[in-house]
Amino acid sequence: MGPPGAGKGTQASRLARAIGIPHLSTGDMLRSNVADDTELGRQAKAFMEAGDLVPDELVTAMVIDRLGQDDARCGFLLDGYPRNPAQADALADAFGEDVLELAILLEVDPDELVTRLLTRGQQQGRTDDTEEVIRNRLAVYEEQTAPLVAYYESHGRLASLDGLGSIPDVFGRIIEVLAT
Ligand code: B4P
Repeated sequence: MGPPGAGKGTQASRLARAIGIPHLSTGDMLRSNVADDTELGRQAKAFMEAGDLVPDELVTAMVIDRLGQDDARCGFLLDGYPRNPAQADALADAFGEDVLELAILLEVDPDELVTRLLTRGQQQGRTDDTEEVIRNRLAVYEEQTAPLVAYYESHGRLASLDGLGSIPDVFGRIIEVLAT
């Protein structure tokens, strides 16, 4: 978990590779649907370009389908899901309250987040990495996703980490948490 630009995708792909479990990023899955011009991609595109969350029913159906595939049977790393309390409830309804072992929260201050995302926008041309859309994504995070922090904390399943520093340094902190 973490705001846009906190390093979720960056760290999740390293971690999934290190552990040998699939990295399931809802952002990547949605972008691939947009690129392939699927029905889901056509429905999701405008929400993503505005920096808003794609409607829960679309994303949840996609995640439930993906988690039912064979390679997720021995574990998986979810990146970007759940992103609001309704998604957390849907996941628990489909797979039980214990479906997630641990939520890792990467904490990074807003100025650094904007800098990282603007840099990525320049390098990769992602359409949601423009200043106006980034501001909206940060607001959406505060309003809709941040309440999940208390949810996982109250279930004793939250590890909060400093997401500032080099990518290997942050990765080392994650490994430390998992080893304890
Ligand atoms: P995501 O793909 O999840 O995008 P994100 O929040 O920006 O995080 P991302 O993982 O890409 O970036 P990261 O922090 O790793 O979502 C995109 C959109 O999809 C959403 O806005 C929404 O519309 C939709 N969506 C996705 N999931 C959804 C859901 N569950 N429900 C509804 N809608 C959903 O990295 C950012 C940059 O920082 C990178 O360039 C990276 O290289 C850099 N970086 C990372 N770590 C760094 C470090 N330590 N130091 C310096 N730079 C670093």
